[in-house]
Amino acid sequence: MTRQNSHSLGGLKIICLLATIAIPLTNAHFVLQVPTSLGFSDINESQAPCGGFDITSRNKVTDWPIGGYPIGVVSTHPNAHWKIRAALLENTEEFVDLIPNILQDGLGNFCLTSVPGIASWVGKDAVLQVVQKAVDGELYQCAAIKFVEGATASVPGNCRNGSSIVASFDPEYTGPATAPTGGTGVAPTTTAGTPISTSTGSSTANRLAHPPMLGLLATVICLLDSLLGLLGGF
Ligand SMILES: *[C@@H]1O[C@H](CO)[C@@H](O)[C@H](O)[C@H]1NC(C)=O
Ligand SMILES: *[C@@H]1O[C@H](CO)[C@@H](O)[C@H](O)[C@H]1NC(C)=O
Ligand SMILES: [Cu+2]
Repeated sequence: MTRQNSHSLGGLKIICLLATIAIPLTNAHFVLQVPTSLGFSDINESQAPCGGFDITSRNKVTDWPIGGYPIGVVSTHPNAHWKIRAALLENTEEFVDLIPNILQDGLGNFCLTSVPGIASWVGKDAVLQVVQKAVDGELYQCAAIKFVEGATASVPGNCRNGSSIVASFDPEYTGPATAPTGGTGVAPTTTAGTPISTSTGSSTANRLAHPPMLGLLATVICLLDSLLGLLGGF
């Protein structure tokens, strides 16, 4: 009886360990993977303009062909609104949209294969800013870039879409950017395929599914596990 009990507790311990490892991941909001970001800080990601990192830092500068460069993120938020923008290093107060805002659903990897550059900025130091608006409010990640002449860059293997990813340009976008023509970005909303619904019903459901809640649940299970372990000792 006692042996059986401790055996099942051992199983729980493994779940506990796995869950604890998963907590930092599930709390990660979103991470910019392509291009190389200025840095990622989970707790500071809500700080504009670059999630707690110095917008002027130039440790790794990505050359961005005017024809387009990929943007790859990993998101733990199921219902996200994205802004893809850039600013000149000499004027970091003024961000310019590279493409219209995007509505995206589904968790995990999300990859825009070709986001066009700004031709009149070729050769100038610039900063890419990716803004995600989801359940946790606005979150920010930046990358040091420089626009260069050239056609669409190739897409690295780590820039890909999770199987449940659905995205479209925000039909309510009124800013200056236009959807790239013939590009491999997100399909314009004028083509077949309904834009992602922003109905409150589904967003409430997604709120419940916010992954950090799983981390919290895991912590509770771990605490219960330890408690049972103590009781089992008697
Ligand atoms: C988050 O921001 C605070 C205050 O600006 C800073 O002290 C801290 O080092 C930052 N944390 C990380 C992990 O970047
Ligand atoms: C990911 O999905 C978006 C939206 O459907 C699409 O535009 C993009 O090309 C896809 N990325 C890849 C790498 O297939
Ligand atoms: Cu989050």
